[in-house]
Amino acid sequence: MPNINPESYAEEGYCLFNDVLSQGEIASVRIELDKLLDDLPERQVVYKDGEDREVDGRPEYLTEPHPKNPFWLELCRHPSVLDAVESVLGPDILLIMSHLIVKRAGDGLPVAWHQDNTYWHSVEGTDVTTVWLAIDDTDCDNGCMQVIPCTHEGYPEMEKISSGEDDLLGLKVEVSPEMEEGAVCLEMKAGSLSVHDSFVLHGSEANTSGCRRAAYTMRYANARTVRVNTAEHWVPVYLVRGEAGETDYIDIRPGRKL
Ligand SMILES: O=C(O)CCC(=O)C(=O)O
Repeated sequence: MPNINPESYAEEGYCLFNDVLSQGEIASVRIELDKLLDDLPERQVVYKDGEDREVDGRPEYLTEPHPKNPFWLELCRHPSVLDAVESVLGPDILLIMSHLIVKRAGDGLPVAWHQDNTYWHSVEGTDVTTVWLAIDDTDCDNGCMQVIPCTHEGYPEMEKISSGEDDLLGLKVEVSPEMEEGAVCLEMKAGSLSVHDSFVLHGSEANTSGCRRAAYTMRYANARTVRVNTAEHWVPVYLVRGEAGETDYIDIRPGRKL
């Protein structure tokens, strides 16, 4: 059974929160997502195989919608989403990235086992978490997220090697069969979300079902213990809750206009 106790997040490296957004809110999210899917570029530059590469446009690569469109930025500061983040990171919260990952029915790319933090050289610190919001119902058949609990312990930086497959990143870390046996599938209804630590091993299988699997990943950091080098970071960094001291982050805490 997946962990649903935020108090176990520090030990397990992830936690699931059920029914965070209402079905009405999720319906609005789907409408906005459909607009982006209608405008999918034929070719796009993505980070794959350890470098920026031009590939055919795919809905798994809808990166960083939040600085371009207030709908997604507003979602990133949704009070219920931030409550979930606060329960694992504390009250001072930065929004540092986001990415819509949509796996089309019968066609969605797998995501090999990986750690997030090792991809982000502009982010210094370990108190970083990803919210993975289910926009569609997700299960093993349509490629739900899987995590290997507790693998973040001691913040090990594992070596990245080529996955040798057509998957989202083109890179993976080596995971033994024993470790893989401990993997937990995060099956969820649309509107539920998981949070995962930026060092915990996670990934997902291809979508072999007849149902789409859409998710919005929103990435947050503890504003007190993590420093983001904004000169090197590829999107603006936003303060969404609490305090950050003297910084050049953009203040969009509650009450501030977007
Ligand atoms: O959506 C997925 O299948 C993988 C997501 C992921 O790797 C992440 O959020 O870091």
